[in-house]
Amino acid sequence: MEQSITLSYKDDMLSYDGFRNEVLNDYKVAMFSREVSLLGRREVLTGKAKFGIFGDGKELAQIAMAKFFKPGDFRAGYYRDQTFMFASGLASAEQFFAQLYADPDIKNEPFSAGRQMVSHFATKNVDENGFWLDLANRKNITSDMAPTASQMPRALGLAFASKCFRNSPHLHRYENLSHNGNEVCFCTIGDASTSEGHFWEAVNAAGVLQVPLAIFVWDDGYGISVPKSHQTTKGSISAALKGMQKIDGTNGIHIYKVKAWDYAGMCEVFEEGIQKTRETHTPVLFHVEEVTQPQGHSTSGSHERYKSPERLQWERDWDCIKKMKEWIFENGIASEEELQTIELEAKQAARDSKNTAWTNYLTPVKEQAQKAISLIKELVVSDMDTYQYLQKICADLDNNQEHLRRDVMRILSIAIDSAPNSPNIDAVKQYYQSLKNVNKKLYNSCLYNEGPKSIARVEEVKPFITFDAPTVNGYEILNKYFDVLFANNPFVFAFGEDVGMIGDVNQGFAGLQQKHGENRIFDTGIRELTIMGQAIGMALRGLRPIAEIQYLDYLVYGLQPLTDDVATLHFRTVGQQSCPVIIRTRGHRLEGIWHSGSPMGMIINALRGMHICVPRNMVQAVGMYNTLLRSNDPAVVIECLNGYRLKEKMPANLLDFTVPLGVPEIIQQGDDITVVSYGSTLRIIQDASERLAKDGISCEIIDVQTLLPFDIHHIILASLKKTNRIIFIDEDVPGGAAAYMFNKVMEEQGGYKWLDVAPKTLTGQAHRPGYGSDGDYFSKPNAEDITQAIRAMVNE
Ligand SMILES: Cc1ncc(C[n+]2csc(CCOP(=O)(O)OP(=O)(O)O)c2C)c(N)n1
Repeated sequence: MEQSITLSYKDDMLSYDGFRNEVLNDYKVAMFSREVSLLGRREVLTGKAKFGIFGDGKELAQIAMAKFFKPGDFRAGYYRDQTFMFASGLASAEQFFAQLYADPDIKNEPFSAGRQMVSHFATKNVDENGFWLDLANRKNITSDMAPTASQMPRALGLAFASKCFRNSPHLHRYENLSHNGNEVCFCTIGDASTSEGHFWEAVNAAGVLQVPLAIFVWDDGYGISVPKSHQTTKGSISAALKGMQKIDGTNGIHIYKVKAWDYAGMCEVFEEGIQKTRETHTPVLFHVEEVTQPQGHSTSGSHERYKSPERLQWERDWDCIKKMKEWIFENGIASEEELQTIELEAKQAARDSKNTAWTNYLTPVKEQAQKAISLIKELVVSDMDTYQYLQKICADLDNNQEHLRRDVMRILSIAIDSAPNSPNIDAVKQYYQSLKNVNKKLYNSCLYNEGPKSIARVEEVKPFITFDAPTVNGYEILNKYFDVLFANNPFVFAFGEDVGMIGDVNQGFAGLQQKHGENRIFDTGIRELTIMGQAIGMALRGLRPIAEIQYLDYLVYGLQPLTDDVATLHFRTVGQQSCPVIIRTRGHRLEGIWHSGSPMGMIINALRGMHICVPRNMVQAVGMYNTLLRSNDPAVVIECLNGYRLKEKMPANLLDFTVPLGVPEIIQQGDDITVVSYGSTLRIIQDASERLAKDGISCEIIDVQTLLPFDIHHIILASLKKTNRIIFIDEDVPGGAAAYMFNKVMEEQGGYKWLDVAPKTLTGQAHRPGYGSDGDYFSKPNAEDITQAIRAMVNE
C-alpha cells in the first residue's frame, strides 16, 4: 500500500498532466509524512515506544530537495528528514515505525535493526561480507547521529571525496564508486545546531576546498526552547555567513534564501543551486526560513512552554502543507474533493503501515513469551508457594500486551532460580540460554567486521630483513614504505597539517607529494575535527584515507567524530556501513604538557569500535598499516614521537609484511617477572632490565603492540604462568591504560590464579609532564622507578 506513496518524477514533466500529477503526488507524500508524524507521537504518548522525534513542518522543503538527489549522491543529515527519505523511496513508513518500536529485526528495520532512535536513517555501503557496493549507482544515506552538527565533518568528507575522484585520473576507472566526482553531498542541519563549532569549521573548509556540498538549514527559529536570537549573530545564519559568500574571483560558498512553505520557489532554487555545485564543486547553502514545528521539538516536551500564543498561531497559519493546498487551489490544479481523496488515502496508508509494523515487531516477542510461559507451567515443583508464584509471573506476562524481550528473559531466570530442583528445569535453562544467544546477536554484534574484512582474517607475514639490509632512521622506513604504498594502492590518500609540502613534521612523507601528486598527499588547515570528517567521508565512499593528527595531544580536537561516528558506525548500522579510516598520529615522550601526551585510557575507552595500535618502532608501524589496509576496520596508529631517529633495519618486503593485531610480542625472554608495556616506555624498561640483570633479576618484557584488540591469544597469561609476577607499565595517568591491561589479564585471562606477589601498575603522574628533561623524568615512569618497583616485587 505505502509503496504507492513514493515519488516518481520527471517522466512527463513537460506536459500539463505530468506537472499536475507530480504536484498531487508531492501533496500526497507531504500529507502521508505528516500523518506518520502525528501517529508517531501518539505511539510514544500511549507507551508503545520510548521516544519520538519527527519531521513535521519540513515536508515541502524535503520533497523539493529529494527531486535533485541522484544516484551516486550522499546525504549526511539529522533526525528531521523522514519526508526526504519517503520522497526518495529510501524508507517506508513501515520501516519508520519499526525503528520507533526498536524492532531488532533488520528485515523490518533496515537502518539500524532497532539500535537507533526513530528518524536515524542509513543505507548500506558494503555487502554482508564487507565488500563495497556500487555506490555511484545508489542513493546513499550515511547513518544519522543524534549529537547536533555531528553530521558536518562527515558531510565535508563525503563532498571532498567527489573532488578526489574528479581530480585523480587513476581513479576514473572505478565507476562503481564515482562518475567523475559528479556526486553531491546533501547535508541537512537545524538552525540552532549551526551554533556548533562543527558547522563553522566545516563551512570554512568547504569554502576553501571547493567541494560539492549542499547544506540545507531548516530554520524553525528554535533549538528546543532557545530562540535563534540567542543562537546566531544577527539571528540569521545566511546573514552571519555573508563573509564566506563566493563572489567573482574568490572561493567561498553560494548562499540562497528560501521559504519553507514556498513549494514552487524551493523547487526552482534547489535545482539551480544543486546543478551549480554538481558542476563547479562550489559549495552551496540553502537557508530555508519560516519552517514550522507543529508538534514541537520531540515527545520529551511541549512547545507551548516556550512559544507564545502568537507564534503558535503563526505556525498554524504558515504551515507548509496548508500553504501548498492554497497554492494548488489558486492555480486551479485540483479541486477540494480531489485533495480530500488524496488526504484520506495518505492517512489510511500511514495507519496501515503503523499497524503492520507493530504486528511485525510484536509477533516474535509474543511467541517467545508464550513458549516461556508454557515451559514454566510444565515445571514440577514441590511446594505450593513456588507453584503459585510461578503461576502469577506467567499470568502477568500473559496479560501484558506489549512484551519486551527482557520480560521473557527475566521470567525465565526467575523460574530457574525458584525451581532449581524441578525435574524438567533443563528445558527452561536451555531456552533461556538459546534466547541469550539470539539476543546477543541482536543487541551486541558487529562492533567490528566479523567476516572476510575482519583484521582477524589477515595472515601474518614476517618482515624480511636481508643479510645486507641497510640500517636507517625510523622515519626513513616510513618514508620508503609510503612511497611504495602510494605507487601501488590507488585508493590511499594522506593529509593533515604539514603533511603535503614538507611531508609531515617528522618527514614520513618527505618528497612524496612531489612524486605522487598534490591530490594524494596534501596539507590541510589547522582543523583536526574536520580532518577527521574528511577522512570519514572519504572512507565511507571506498577510499583509504590516512589522516594525520599532528601530535597525539591534539587528538582531543578530533575525538568527537571518532567516538560518536566512526567507533559506533559498524555497530549502529549492524555492519551495513564500513568506514575504514586510518588515523595516523605520534605521541608519548617528547616535551612539555602538549607534546608528550599518552592519554591511552581516554582513547581506548572512547574508541571501542576502532583498533588502537601502539607500535614501538617504525617497522612494526608499517606492518600494522599493511594489516589495516587489508581489512575494513577503522584504526588509530600512534607512532613514537622519539622513535623517528632511532636506527632500524629496512625490511625487503615493505608492502607485504603484516603485524597481526591483538598479538603481543615477547621482546625479551625472562624468568622472574613479566613486564607488560607498549610504545616508548619499552625502551626505558629495557634500560631498567639491563640494570636488574646485573642483580640476577631476569625480566620477560612483553610489547602488547595493540591495546584494541588486546592479547587475543593470552600470551601474557602464558608468561605469567612461568614468572608468577607481573607489572604493567605505561605513561598514562594512574587508572588509565595500565589499569585496562591489568583488568584484561587479571579478570579476563584469569591471571590472578598464577600470582606469587601482588600485581602492580606503574604509570605516569596524575598531571601532565612539565617542560624540560627533568619535567619528563619526574612525571613519567623512569628507569629508576622501574628497577625499584621490580626489585621490590622480586625480593618480596
Ligand atoms: C551535542 C548535542 N548537544 C545537545 C543536544 C540536545 N539537543 C537535541 S536537539 C537540540 C536542538 C537542535 O535544534 P536545531 O538544530 O534547530 O534542530 P531542530 O531540532 O529544531 O530541527 C538539542 C539542544 C544534542 N543532541 N547534541
